[in-house]
Amino acid sequence: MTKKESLPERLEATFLTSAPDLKRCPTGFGAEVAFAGRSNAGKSSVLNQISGNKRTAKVSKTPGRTQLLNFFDIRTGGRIVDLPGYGYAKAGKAAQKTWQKSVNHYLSYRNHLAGIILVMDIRHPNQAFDMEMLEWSTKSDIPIHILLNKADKLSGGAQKQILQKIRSSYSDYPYATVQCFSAMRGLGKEELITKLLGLLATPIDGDELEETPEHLIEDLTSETEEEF
Ligand SMILES: Nc1nc2c(ncn2[C@@H]2O[C@H](COP(=O)(O)OP(=O)(O)OP(=O)(O)O)[C@@H](O)[C@H]2O)c(=O)[nH]1
Ligand SMILES: [Mg+2]
Repeated sequence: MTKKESLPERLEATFLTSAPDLKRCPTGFGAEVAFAGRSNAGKSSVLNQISGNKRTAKVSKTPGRTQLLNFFDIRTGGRIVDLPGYGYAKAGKAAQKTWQKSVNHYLSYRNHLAGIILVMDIRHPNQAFDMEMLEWSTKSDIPIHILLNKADKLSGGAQKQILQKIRSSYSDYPYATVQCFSAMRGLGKEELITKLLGLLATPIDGDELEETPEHLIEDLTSETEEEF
């Protein structure tokens, strides 16, 4: 059997749980891959496309739909975490602050994190927070794969042009990989599934969740209870 033939058409994903912050994340085992990106970029839709089920994750025309960290078990091993989208202006200051904390803590302290899928709208790539994520993943040695999503909104020629431009803009991030994607049409699905299977197979040292630092537990307890 060739490598291509053995690639599954979809990654079966089952919703496990939602967590408002790191403290309430499920005990981990195996690798986790986080879907990050601006609100409305299509993170949840990407998960639905690769799992072959429109109802795996909630999708909404209203930005800010995903406000919790949502965990999905992947049948072949590992987990995908759909992170709340950033940059949702109408969310209000308190909610944005809470978001920032929960995502920052997750990214900084979740030992099981094996990679990031950074979802961007191909028409609005490289926004400030996207660049922060790239910077952070490079410093932290976490592999990052960028999806230029909603590629169906552009012609094939325009997609190629943007892909090239974005690739050359990442010369400072040699380990970042980029592809065009359409959660609506399934364009780029094989490339993404191949990438995900590789990341989800990452061996995790000790394979147990390292304890959340004491000061963070107190910090999170006092600040998130009232805001959620
Ligand atoms: N045309 C097109 N629309 C898409 C695509 N992916 C997502 N959308 C639409 O974009 C909107 C937002 O999609 P979501 O998947 O909810 O986005 P999200 O990044 O999870 O948003 P938050 O949960 O708010 O962070 C929905 O109306 C989707 O139908 C795509 O590839 N092409
Ligand atoms: Mg979402």
